[in-house]
Amino acid sequence: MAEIDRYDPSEIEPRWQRRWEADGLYHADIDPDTEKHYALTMLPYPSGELHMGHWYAMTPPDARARWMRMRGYNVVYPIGFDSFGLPAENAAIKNNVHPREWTYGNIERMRRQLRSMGAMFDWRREMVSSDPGYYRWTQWFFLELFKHDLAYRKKAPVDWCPQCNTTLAREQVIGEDRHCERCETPVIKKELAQWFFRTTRYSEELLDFSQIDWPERVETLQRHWIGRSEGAHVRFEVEGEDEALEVFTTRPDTLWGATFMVLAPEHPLVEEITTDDQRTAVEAYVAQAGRQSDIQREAADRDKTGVATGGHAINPVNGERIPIWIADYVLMTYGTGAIMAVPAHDQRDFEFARRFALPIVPVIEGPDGETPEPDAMTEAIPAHGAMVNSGPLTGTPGEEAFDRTVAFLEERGAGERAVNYRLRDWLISRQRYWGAPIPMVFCDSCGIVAVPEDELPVHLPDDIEWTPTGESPLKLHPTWAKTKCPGCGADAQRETDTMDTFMCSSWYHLRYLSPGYDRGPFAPEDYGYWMPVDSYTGGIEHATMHLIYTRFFHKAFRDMGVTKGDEPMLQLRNQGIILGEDSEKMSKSRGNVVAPDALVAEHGADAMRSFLMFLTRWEQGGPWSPTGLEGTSRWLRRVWSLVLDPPAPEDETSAGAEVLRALRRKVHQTLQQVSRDFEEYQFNTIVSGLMELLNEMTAAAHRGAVGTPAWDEAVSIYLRMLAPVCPHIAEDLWQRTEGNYSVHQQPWPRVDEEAAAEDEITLVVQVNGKVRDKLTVPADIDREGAESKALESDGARKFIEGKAVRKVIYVPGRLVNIVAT
Ligand code: ANZ
Ligand code: ZN
Repeated sequence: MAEIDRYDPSEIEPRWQRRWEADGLYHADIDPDTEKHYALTMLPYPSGELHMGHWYAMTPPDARARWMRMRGYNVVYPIGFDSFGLPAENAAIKNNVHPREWTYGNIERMRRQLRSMGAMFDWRREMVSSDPGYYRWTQWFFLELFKHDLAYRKKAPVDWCPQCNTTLAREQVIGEDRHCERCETPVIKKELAQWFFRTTRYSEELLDFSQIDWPERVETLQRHWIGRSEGAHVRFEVEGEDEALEVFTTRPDTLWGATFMVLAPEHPLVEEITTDDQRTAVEAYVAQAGRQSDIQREAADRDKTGVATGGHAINPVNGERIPIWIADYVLMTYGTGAIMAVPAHDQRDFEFARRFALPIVPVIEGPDGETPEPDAMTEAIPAHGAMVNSGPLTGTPGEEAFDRTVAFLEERGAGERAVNYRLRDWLISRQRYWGAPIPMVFCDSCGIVAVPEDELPVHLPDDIEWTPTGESPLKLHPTWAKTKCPGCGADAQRETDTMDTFMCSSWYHLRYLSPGYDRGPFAPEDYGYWMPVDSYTGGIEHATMHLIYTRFFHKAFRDMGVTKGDEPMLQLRNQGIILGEDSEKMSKSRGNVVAPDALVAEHGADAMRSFLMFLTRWEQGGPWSPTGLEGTSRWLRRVWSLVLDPPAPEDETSAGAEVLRALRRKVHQTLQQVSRDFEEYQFNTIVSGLMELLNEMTAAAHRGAVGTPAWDEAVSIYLRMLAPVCPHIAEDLWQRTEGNYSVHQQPWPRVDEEAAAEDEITLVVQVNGKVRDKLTVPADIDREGAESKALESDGARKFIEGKAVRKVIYVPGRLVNIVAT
């Protein structure tokens, strides 16, 4: 045979990428006759460079999308950039470059790097969230939410650095003492009027996962985040106040044991009920509590602190007068911001009572059936049990305690059953420049007015000061915020807050469907064909915020008639995390990224793709190490030479039927396995299966298989199985063998079940330990089949006639022993 070309990915890969691009091979358009498949990968933030984590997140799902396409689906696999957000502003300050310039420079570079993956991205559909053509519609969605009373403005605390004179994002507040990452000044809280979306309206529906196939873990995280608690609202009269103090409790059955009340320091009632002699202490406590974050305040291991207000409440079930305290372990952001404290049965209340010598009254029997002795208690007893010391309800068994106390409260109008959620409304205001401006205007006479739809987008100006000054750059801009009121035409001010970038990423999957469309965010016919997303892939770190926001968004717009169906993404799968050298998640901000470019240049995209699939179970992730890359690279070189220059048989004869049947069996078994693995996102075993098959094919070649139809079939199936994983080499070898373009338009091969079936085996039949028969059966026979065949066999029947079969023992693949007496 003539000398074959060397396998040279650096020549093959760019050549095929150019050809595919020129042919629009991956353009996916509506085709009513073909079933669609929408594969979506979480869009990247343009941080500057594509790193290994991006390859790991995007190339295995690309392989799966390609597989779906070969199976006959009309597959769209789009890509874009989530390009608004804080890092651009930080980079601007650090390097003195405009956030826009930095962002778009990065996008340009990352586009090139993304292309080197050889993924089936349909680039015509690319969206960039900081493009006016995109954020025009982000603003449009905002206005719709506002029109439907799902967007509102209220005061809320932000973290504020008094030195930099600016609001800080969550990630800019660091350390136990919560200081500013830039200047280390302790952060304070500042109340600012901000915009919210009413995500809480959908709390209950967001807990329903019945229509989606999402990882258990994500559902659990979302359930936690939404945090549904069943309990009761109970109202306590407050001395000297007209209005009752309402608390939320999950344990109404402990009401007789409420010996004091605790308000969050921010509770509106605090000022009114504080007595003069307690005022100084209360004010000092309120000020220091305001500096803590909710997370710190909730930490279980902190020493309890608090101050009495001097005010008193009346326990509605027994008329007892109990003191009202304030303490930071009660959060203003949960329930009603006030609790009834039951130190005998709640651990935090117990610690608090011990610290401040408040009474402890057990009202629930302990697990031992005894009523605990308060002075002897070392911790609270949170278990459910029969009620004691509870007036008329004393003796109520644990199972009835909740319902009967609630009924008791309801009869007296002192409370009722209630459900409480941890989920908060979504705060979307950012006092920042690099985001979509909130399209609202403030007018002295008309109040808050929406920018008319036909004036969108409200453009983000370019001429801004990005060094920190204490004001949001938009507020500081000399003219930008000055406008006319859309209502009355008078001078008015624009809203200078921009939107949380999670708003941009809540609907990007819709924009991909109708790039450039200008009569709406998307065209209804595109939506009708492509939605919902069939396979969504990305990092587990988005389990809560992004994946809750986008579900909320979808449901809210479904109710307005904009979107259809109850869920935007039917199936979700998360890849694991690739760790850098420091065993931390690989990311730009940690500075531990490994750039794939040099490795790709050396070994090729196909080697990198297959290596990342082979490295570890995809959903598991693990440490990055390039040592195995040489191995996958070698495997591809072997594929290359086996296809183009297979070895001659060792002894001049051609393969016997045995060899060919074994070859076909292996080919079709691998095909079965690879198909199943693609279905289940088991990418590592796809690659190992292909490696194993290559060894078998090599062995078959040595035994003279080359040139037979079985060999040609093996090569053809091999290349089609390889195509989704290593699209370039598969295409090149396909051209050289089959000659028709493109391997990516070939149908996925069909399994020949008969060829895949294992051969027959000999099954030994024993009766009471003696061999009585030998049967030829299929190798994959199951227990039931083997046992009944043995019992029916002529050899065995003679020896069990007239006896009772006591037991049948099956040794899989080998023998059946019948015990008969
Ligand atoms: C009395 C009681 C007795 C409670 C008892 C518990 C055990 P989850 O399950 O998280 O919903 N609570 C209510 N609002 C609070 C707030 N704003 N800050 C801190 N704690 C608050 O917890 C509900 C329980 O957490 C409520 O039930 C209340 O304490 C407390 F043996 O009321 B409980
Ligand atoms: Zn006006």
